[in-house]
Amino acid sequence: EAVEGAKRLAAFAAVDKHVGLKDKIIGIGSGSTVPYVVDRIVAQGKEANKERIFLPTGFQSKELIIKAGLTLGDVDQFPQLDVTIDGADEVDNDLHAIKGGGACQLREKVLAEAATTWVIVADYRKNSKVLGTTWTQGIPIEVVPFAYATVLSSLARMGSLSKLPNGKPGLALRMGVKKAGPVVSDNGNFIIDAPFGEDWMRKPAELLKTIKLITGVVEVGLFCNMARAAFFGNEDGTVTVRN
Ligand code: DER
Repeated sequence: EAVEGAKRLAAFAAVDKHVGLKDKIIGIGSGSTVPYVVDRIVAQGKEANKERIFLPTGFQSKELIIKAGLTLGDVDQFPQLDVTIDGADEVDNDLHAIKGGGACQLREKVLAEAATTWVIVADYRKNSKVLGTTWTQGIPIEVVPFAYATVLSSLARMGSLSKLPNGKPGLALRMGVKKAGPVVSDNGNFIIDAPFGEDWMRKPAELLKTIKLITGVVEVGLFCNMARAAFFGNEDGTVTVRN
């Protein structure tokens, strides 16, 4: 439907613009938009992909690469990438992004930072002005299990909202749906979702730094000053590109 078409539009436009023949080491993000990125790369043909190595940002991403018949690589061997393409939960005017809806933000940020070019692909729902406007469930934060309770109390002291504007629970450990107990990341850690008010969300780089310094925090789902460009598929079949 409209959202899936928009994801596909964004993914195709981003690959066409940022995955050229000279790009050999390619990072593949996580989520429901990146499968279209892989489709478009496969469509460039066997010749174009023969020498390329694809690095995953998690279990789902790894399976995508394998199923597409692309060559899987390990970041241990390829710690520098030409380009990484990934989704986002929300993107603001300055191309800062909330990520971690799929609890993959640690490996995503490693491959985003290690790439010469990092590009966001998303549907129109993610194209925002101020973070927290459309993605209201909070900043996804990966924490070591030992420290989840102490991190929760630090976040509460920072002003993380205990209730969302709609009255639903705010600051909390992310619990499994078809799994008893908390969600466990690909790295064996827990995820905390921490919503903040607009005062904090208007300064995402500062919020990122403050949260990152809490002992026990592994990685924060705020990607600031990282994106080269963001591609948003629109309902009317157009693509909005923001650089
Ligand atoms: O969890 C993540 O960071 C993913 O990239 C996610 O934010 C993208 O979600 P979507 O492409 O399924 O909307």
